[in-house]
Amino acid sequence: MRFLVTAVLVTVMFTPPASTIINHRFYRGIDGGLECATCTVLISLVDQLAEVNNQTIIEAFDSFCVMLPPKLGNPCQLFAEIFGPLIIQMVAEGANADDICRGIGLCYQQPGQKMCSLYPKTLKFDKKRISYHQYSTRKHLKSNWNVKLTNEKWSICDVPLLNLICVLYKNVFDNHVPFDDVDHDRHSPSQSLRGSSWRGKDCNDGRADIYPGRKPELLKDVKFDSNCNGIWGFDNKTGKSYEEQFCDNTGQRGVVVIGDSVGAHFHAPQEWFDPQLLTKESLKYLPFALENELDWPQLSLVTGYMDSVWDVAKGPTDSIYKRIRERNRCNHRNYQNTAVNGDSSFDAITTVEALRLNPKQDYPVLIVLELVGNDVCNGHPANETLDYMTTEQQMHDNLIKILTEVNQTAPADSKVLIVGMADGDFLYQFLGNRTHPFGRWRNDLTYADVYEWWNCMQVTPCTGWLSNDATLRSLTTQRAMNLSGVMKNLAKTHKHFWSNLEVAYIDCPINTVINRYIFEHGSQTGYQLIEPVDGFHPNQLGQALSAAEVWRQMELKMPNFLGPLNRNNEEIIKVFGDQGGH
Ligand SMILES: *[C@@H]1O[C@H](CO)[C@@H](O)[C@H](O)[C@H]1NC(C)=O
Ligand SMILES: *[C@@H]1O[C@H](CO)[C@@H](O)[C@H](O)[C@H]1NC(C)=O
Ligand SMILES: *[C@@H]1O[C@H](CO)[C@@H](O)[C@H](O)[C@H]1NC(C)=O
Ligand SMILES: *[C@@H]1O[C@H](CO)[C@@H](O)[C@H](O)[C@H]1NC(C)=O
Ligand SMILES: *[C@@H]1O[C@H](CO)[C@@H](O)[C@H](O)[C@H]1NC(C)=O
Ligand SMILES: *[C@@H]1O[C@H](CO)[C@@H](O)[C@H](O)[C@H]1NC(C)=O
Ligand SMILES: *[C@@H]1O[C@H](CO)[C@@H](O)[C@H](O)[C@H]1NC(C)=O
Ligand SMILES: [Ca+2]
Ligand SMILES: [Ca+2]
Repeated sequence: MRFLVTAVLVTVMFTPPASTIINHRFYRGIDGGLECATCTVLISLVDQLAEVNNQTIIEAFDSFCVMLPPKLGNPCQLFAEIFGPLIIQMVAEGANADDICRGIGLCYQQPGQKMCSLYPKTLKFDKKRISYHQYSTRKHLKSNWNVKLTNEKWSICDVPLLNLICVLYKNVFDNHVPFDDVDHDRHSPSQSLRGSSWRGKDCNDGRADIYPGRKPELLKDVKFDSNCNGIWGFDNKTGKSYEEQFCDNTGQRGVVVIGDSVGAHFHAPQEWFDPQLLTKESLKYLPFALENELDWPQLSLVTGYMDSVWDVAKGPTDSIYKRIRERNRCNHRNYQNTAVNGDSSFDAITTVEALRLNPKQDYPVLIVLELVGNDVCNGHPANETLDYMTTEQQMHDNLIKILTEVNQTAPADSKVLIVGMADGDFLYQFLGNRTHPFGRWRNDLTYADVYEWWNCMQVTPCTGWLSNDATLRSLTTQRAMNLSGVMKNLAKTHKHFWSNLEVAYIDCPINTVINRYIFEHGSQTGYQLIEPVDGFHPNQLGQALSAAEVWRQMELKMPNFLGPLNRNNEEIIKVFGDQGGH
């Protein structure tokens, strides 16, 4: 199942758009795309593990499967069982990971396309030799595993048991509301699968009228906590309920993020990709991370609420929610994160529908709308044109659509902060010639190599910026800046256009943060704020610094978005401690 796991790992790494499985197949990419990428990463990892631990590749495969959490270990062994004989044979013939995945048949060259290789320098097998292995794999699958392949190309979704990955993938990645939510109020008592990692924990999953963010009315929370903020009961001294005494008219508000993988905080730990760091301990959290789409919203810049307790996600947490809660403890648990990896302004409308907003019953919300890259990243330049990028007109129309929809359901007096797009040109410059975690052991892979491989298979998170073509990078930035201009302008012209919303704009904090960091720490240090595996997203530190920067700008330009300071905070802490935690 290591394979299955890696499949998910690698797939999310490429921030797929909402629906990536079509007709039970992975959809993204060419020449085998995501499945090829997955296979290559898996085989190369096991191959490196064998070397690190002085084992045969099959021994390495076995110890690897054993390291996996029990749930994932069996399918891992199944994969090793199915393809073990082929792998052993090909390794004996000197094959590298690219060769083997071609032999297995998950990587191939589509007509009219380049052949994509992660390690082009060590390729051993010519076309004829590959064809031979592909042929025997198909025969092997048919006669020994009873898998009939109707198509010339095959997919892991075609293989019984291995296709569990496709089901899992669909369940995890196509749902944006909590899985575990008996009363359907869109808040959950459990963490993953869009639960409390994403939205305030439900303190009563048997009643749909009890959830974080609602205005309490049930006798002002005397008998129980109707809004899950941990504040309830009756104070004999004052003759008032605590909710009324501490929270009434304190300008409560929730924090919401609508956005992409930056808002969701995509993070694929390097401990899972560097053979020298890979341990049973580090893999312990893999199932949890997968159920969260490899996102860490609980540590993210908008809705982060806790310090990391995971060795595979180190660094400080800072967030808008944390700070809003600190200003007014009555806002405890009032957060919603509906960001989705890969979302552009076209996709964001569907995540608006996943929000829980009741205009009559809820407190107003501060909505951060951040779509910092995918509008210029989701696609591949054909004929050197930029046609795949969102145009200024489309961005304008999409924003109007999104905000009109938000206005329908948002409680009066809600705020929308539109965050401008990033300039990702620095990524290639900072990382291009550095060694990727996957190439550390043999010192044989730079970020530029990895980016090129992704681009070749068209599974990159961003063709335009993760490219050695400086002109394309600069054009991508230009379009992003043009689209930011549309956002900024719209925030100005439509500031009070929607009766329930006040709209404002700030520039993307990431570039400001990076520039300041380089200024303080030296010109070669920029990479320290980037996710090491995907070489694209801001990492934990980058997220925290970005939160501080967004906050700084809001304090400066729109202090009314933050709400007043609650003078009862000390008292709340005294009476209710951590308010039941998160
Ligand atoms: C490699 O060896 C180390 C140290 O002996 C051990 O902790 C680790 O589990 C081994 N890894 C594999 C894949 O066998
Ligand atoms: C690897 O194992 C072989 C056989 O057990 C042994 O001869 C060799 O010294 C080992 N190499 C390392 C680097 O441990
Ligand atoms: C408040 O009053 C009720 C009934 O009068 C009593 O049962 C309760 O113990 C009192 N609570 C406190 C904290 O004094
Ligand atoms: C490139 O442009 C030509 C002529 O406009 C067109 O026929 C061809 O399909 C285009 N190629 C791609 C990959 O879009
Ligand atoms: C990597 O690229 C940076 C920026 O272009 C440059 O300053 C640095 O010297 C390069 N390092 C190596 C090892 O080539
Ligand atoms: C950005 O806008 C400028 C001014 O309207 C225009 O000249 C330029 O072509 C645009 N660039 C891109 C890449 O969209
Ligand atoms: C915003 O929502 C309110 C309440 O649903 C509605 O009355 C108003 O017409 C909406 N405004 C716009 C511009 O859609
Ligand atoms: Ca619920
Ligand atoms: Ca309460």
